[in-house]
Order: sequence, then C-alpha cells, then structure tokens
Amino acid sequence: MASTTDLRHTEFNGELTSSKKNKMANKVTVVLGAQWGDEGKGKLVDLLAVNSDIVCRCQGGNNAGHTVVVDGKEFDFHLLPSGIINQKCKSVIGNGVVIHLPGLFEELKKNELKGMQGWQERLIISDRAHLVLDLHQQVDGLQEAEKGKNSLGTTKKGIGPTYSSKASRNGIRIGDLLGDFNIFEEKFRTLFESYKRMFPSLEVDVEGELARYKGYAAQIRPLVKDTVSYLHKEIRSGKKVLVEGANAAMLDIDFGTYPYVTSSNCSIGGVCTGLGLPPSVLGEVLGVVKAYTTRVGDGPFPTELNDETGQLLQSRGHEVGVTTKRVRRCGWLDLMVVRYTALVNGYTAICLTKVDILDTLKEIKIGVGYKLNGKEIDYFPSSMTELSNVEVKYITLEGWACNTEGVRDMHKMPQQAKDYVMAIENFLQIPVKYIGVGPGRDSIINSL
Ligand code: 2SA
Ligand code: GDP
Ligand code: MG
Repeated sequence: MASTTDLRHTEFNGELTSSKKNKMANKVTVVLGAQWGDEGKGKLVDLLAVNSDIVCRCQGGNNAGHTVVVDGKEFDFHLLPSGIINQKCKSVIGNGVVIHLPGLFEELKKNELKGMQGWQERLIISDRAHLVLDLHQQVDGLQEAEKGKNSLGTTKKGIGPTYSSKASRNGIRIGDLLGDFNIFEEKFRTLFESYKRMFPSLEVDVEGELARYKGYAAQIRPLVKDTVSYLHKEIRSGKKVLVEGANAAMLDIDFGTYPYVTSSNCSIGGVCTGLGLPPSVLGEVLGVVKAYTTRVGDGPFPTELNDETGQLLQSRGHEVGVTTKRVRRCGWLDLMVVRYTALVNGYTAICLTKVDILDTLKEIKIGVGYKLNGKEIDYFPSSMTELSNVEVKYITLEGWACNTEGVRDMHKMPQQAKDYVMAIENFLQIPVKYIGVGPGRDSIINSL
C-alpha cells in the first residue's frame, strides 16, 4: 500500500516554494526551419549552444544535414545535434528521432577525425527512439522506384519506412536492442518477413545483421537513458535547454506540402512529442528563414526561378544537399510560406540567413500573396494541384549591390538591406533578431 509518508516525499506536496517556481520559469529555446529546410539551422544552433547546457534533436533522422562552420572548419551533422562540438554541452537524441546506428557511428568517426573529442561524455540517446535498419533504407529506394515519375525525391535514408514501422507498431526501438536479444531477434525477423512479402526483391543477410546489431548494442549501451526524466530533472535544476528542429515546417507530415514531405512533425508539435516536453516549458521559438527560398526534392514551389537569377542563387549560395549532394531548387523569398508556418510554430523571433547571397542583385522580389483563378486567397493551399496553380503576387525592392559579409552592426547595413529586413518584419509582424551574412559562427548581426 502506498503510504502517506511516500506521498509526502514526492516532489509535489501542494506547496511550491518560490525558488522552485523560479526554476520552472527556465524555458526551453527552440530553433525551427520556416521553409523547406536548409535555412541555416545548424549555424544558429551552434551559436546558441555557447549559452546552453543541453542541445536536443527531437525528430527526423540522418536525412537532415546541418552545417556548422567554426574558425573556417566545416562540420556537417546528420543525426548528432549541432551543439555536439561544444565541450560544455550535453547532446540529446530524443525519442522522436529515428536512428540509423551505422550512420551514427560513421558520423562520430568522421567528426572525431575533424577534432571532435569527448563525445562519449556528452551524447545521450533515448531508449524510446526507433531504429532505422538498412532494410528500411532499401525499402525507401524500392518505394521511390515503384512510384516512378511520381516519386517524392526522398533522401533514401529509410526515414519514411521507419516512421511507418513505428506507426504500424512493428518498429524496433533502441530499448529493444538493449533488452533481451532473443526478443530483438524475433522482432527483426518479423519485420524483415513482412517487408519481404511486400518487396520480394528485398535482400537482407539476416544472420549478419543480427551479429552486427549485437555489436552495436554493446557500443551504445553506455549512452542510452530515459531522456524524458533526464530532461525534466535538468530543466528543474535550472539548466538551459536548446532544441534543434530538423527539416522544416513545409516538410512536416501534417502541415507541409503533403505528400512531398518527410515523415515526422518538423514543426513545434514535434518538439513536445519528440522529447516528452509539455508546451508550458517552451520559451523562445526562433524561426530560421533563408533570405530566398530553396527546396531539394520534388513538389510544388510557387516562387521557383528557372532562370539566370535562380542559377545565381544556387551557385552563390552553394545550394547543394548536405546529405545527398543534390542541387537545390532556388527561388524568391515566399512570405506566404513563412506566414503560414509562423501560424503553426508561433515564432517569437526570426533568424534571417544568407542575406549576403543577395549582395549582387539589382532588384529583389518577395512573394507576398497568392491568387487562385484570379482571386487572392487568404489561406495556404493544402491541395498540391492548387499550390501548383497559384499566381504569386510580388513586391520588388531595390537591391543593395554591395558586400555585406563583413557587417556586424545593423546600423552599418546598407539602407536597401535594412528595408528588406523591415519589409519582412512588417509583413510577418515578427521581429528579425538575427541576420546571417556568411557561413561562419561569427558572421551574424544581432539586430535587436
Ligand atoms: P525523406 O528522406 O523521406 O525525409 O525525404 C522526404 C522529403 O523531405 C526532403 N528532405 C530534405 N529537404 C531539405 N534538406 C534535407 N536535408 C539534406 C540537406 C537534404 C539532401 O541538408 O541538404 O542532402 O538532399 C532534407 N531531408 C529530407 C526530401 O528532399 C524530400 O523532399
Ligand atoms: P540547415 O539544414 O538548416 O542546418 O542548413 P544547411 O546546413 O543544410 O544549409 C545551409 C548552408 O548555408 C550551409 O552551407 C551553411 O554553412 C550556410 N549558411 C548558413 N547561414 C549562412 C549565411 O548567413 N550566409 C551564407 N553565405 N551561408 C550561410
Ligand atoms: Mg540541411
């Protein structure tokens, strides 16, 4: 029987002391992609990690590619939170993330060679996170091939099939790998057989895979925890937590350009479900917006530029996928997209990146409205047919036609660049807090 004494010793006994209340006021900062990804989230996370104790990934897998440039050295992170190079920060891979263990160890090794040290003391993995198996990656490729000209342009990292396994409840979690290996083996065989029935060409060396995973189990065991209670304890004790969203709101499985989306919630809801955090602990929500728009993969893109300006943005912006090396499609900034994702995510401020890439343009356009069948619409279309048919209403601003890379103070920005920023703030009614003018950690203007 639970005694009264037991209850008296629990955290909540009816009275919260004022010091406890203050500690609960410590809010989690969230960084989210506001367009179709690759806005520069990695760079902002790396910058904010300097003042954080814990950096967390909450969703996605190694489809993501987040770049961090420190002292001219470039790091690309896929599964690891971008704060991992910060010696003072713990890095958490939360329950909402899907983990390809071979990819994770490869990523750790690659970064060790670049000088990353001591990650064993800093990396924490949720026991509830699902495993991406090589067979999921094969299935991703087979599904794309089956779709032919209607393929989605996935990264083929097994993300969709893994989240499908999770939703159909035959997925395998990190905790399963660390538990009774016979049960893991049974789950593995069942999963393989069910996919084999769907895709007879699927080839898996089951015995080899099982042996390999036995090895991975021993390697990851010291890193695995119940990250839900860990994070809550740390937040209560006053630690500063930063969450790094992967992919972006327009790729969100619910709010994005479905079916041309990834398979997780890349918007604010994914932060709560992917880490076990209630909305009440969330504080600042920073939407990362690229000063123009890019998209990698298929699907409608209303402000896409299939002309010289699009090529210029692609080449000046080095717009190439960090994971797949695919060339990214480029176009003007579409504020209809950002306004819609702001509704979903509730950005408290914007980080506007890659403003320097626009330095050579004489004129810059911004998409500020959509017309469908000649009529302006006040919603973001859910139908891909509608979105493919919208006519974009643009405003045209004068370019600044000078170099902004060295600017670190908003007052020293050319007037036209200030006007560009102001046009964005006025349209969105959200302050632009940071302005990126180069890939390096210090190439940023804090404008508030
Ligand atoms: P998936 O693999 O199932 O998640 O693909 C579904 C769609 O999501 C897009 N997606 C991305 N879009 C932008 N950046 C991503 N990360 C890499 C990068 C992409 C790369 O940082 O450059 O290297 O190609 C990313 N990951 C997924 C994908 O293109 C599909 O449209
Ligand atoms: P993420 O997925 O959102 O983290 O973004 P990616 O790393 O995929 O792509 C963003 C690219 O832009 C990377 O190569 C960054 O180094 C680079 N980058 C980020 N911010 C800026 C900026 O303000 N200016 C320039 N020129 N490059 C930037
Ligand atoms: Mg990226």
